[in-house]
Amino acid sequence: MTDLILHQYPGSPFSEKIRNLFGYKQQAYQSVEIPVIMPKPDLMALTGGYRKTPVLQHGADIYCDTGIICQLIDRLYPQNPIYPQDQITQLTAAAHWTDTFLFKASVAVAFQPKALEGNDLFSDPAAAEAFMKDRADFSKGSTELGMDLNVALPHWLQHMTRLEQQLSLADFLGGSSPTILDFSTYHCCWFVYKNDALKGDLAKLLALGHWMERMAAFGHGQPTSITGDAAVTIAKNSSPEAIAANGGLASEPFDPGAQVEVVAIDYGFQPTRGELVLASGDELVVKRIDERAGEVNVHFPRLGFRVNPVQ
Ligand SMILES: N[C@@H](CCC(=O)N[C@@H](CS)C(=O)NCC(=O)O)C(=O)O
Repeated sequence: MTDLILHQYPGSPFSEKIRNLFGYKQQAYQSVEIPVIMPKPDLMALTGGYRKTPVLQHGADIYCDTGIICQLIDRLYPQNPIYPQDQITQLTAAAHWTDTFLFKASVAVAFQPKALEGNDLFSDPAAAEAFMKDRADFSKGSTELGMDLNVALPHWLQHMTRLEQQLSLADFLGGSSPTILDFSTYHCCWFVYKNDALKGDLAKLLALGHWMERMAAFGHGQPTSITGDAAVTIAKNSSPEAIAANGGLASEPFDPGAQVEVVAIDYGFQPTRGELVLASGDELVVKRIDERAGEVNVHFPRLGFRVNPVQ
């Protein structure tokens, strides 16, 4: 199957999580390089508001957040599963902590002054200013993304030391093969250590370094580039897949067909509005009609999102 489309950009750590998972699963996919900052008109035609990176498209089904994207990829390509059921509780809880708290610490460590000196983005003052303004808009109303370096660094180092201890005993964090926790941890480490000015900080952590080499060796699968406009046309020419009949709206005070907005609970509060067609224990799905993309179903994981009524 090569009809999955990953909307991503090269420097994005959460995109690296998915590229690396495609590599582990040895799969082909299509790839759209989206802008690093707004506006992102083709992505907006698909998601209707959600602007985080990455997004995975399957025809007219649009998957937001790597929590649900990883589950979808694992379901579509079940060989080498990354959610072993006998460890599912601790792995998904630890992966969530890693994708939120550790990611926040990683951003602060990766953007420390000594790292920014060699960063192309920050060597052009106009580009740097546009980036900072965009990210200020992106995280408006949230305290969940910013962390002072003097808070982030000791937390980061503590976790790197624990990883070093564990990875000197086993090849991967769940044992002999990678699980979701390896992919969540890898993209945070990648974001810091891809930076030349910080690479040397890893030198003493040999087991961690070898694990990063093992993860990097999975590669990125086989991406084929397409344009954002072509991806929107693919959505337009497709129909959303049938919603699983075991869905239901049990825990929501909404009737099927209610107009709602789905919003992240941590940062990036740009909502997606539409008709709520599924609110299961794991997933929220909103149907929307877009003038360019036609009818699309936008999928979110339950973890990390809320549903609000829309008048
Ligand atoms: N919980 C989200 C986090 C995604 C996220 O924070 N992505 C960053 C880039 S790695 C982002 O959206 N930055 C702003 C942007 O790309 O516009 C996920 O797992 O996908």
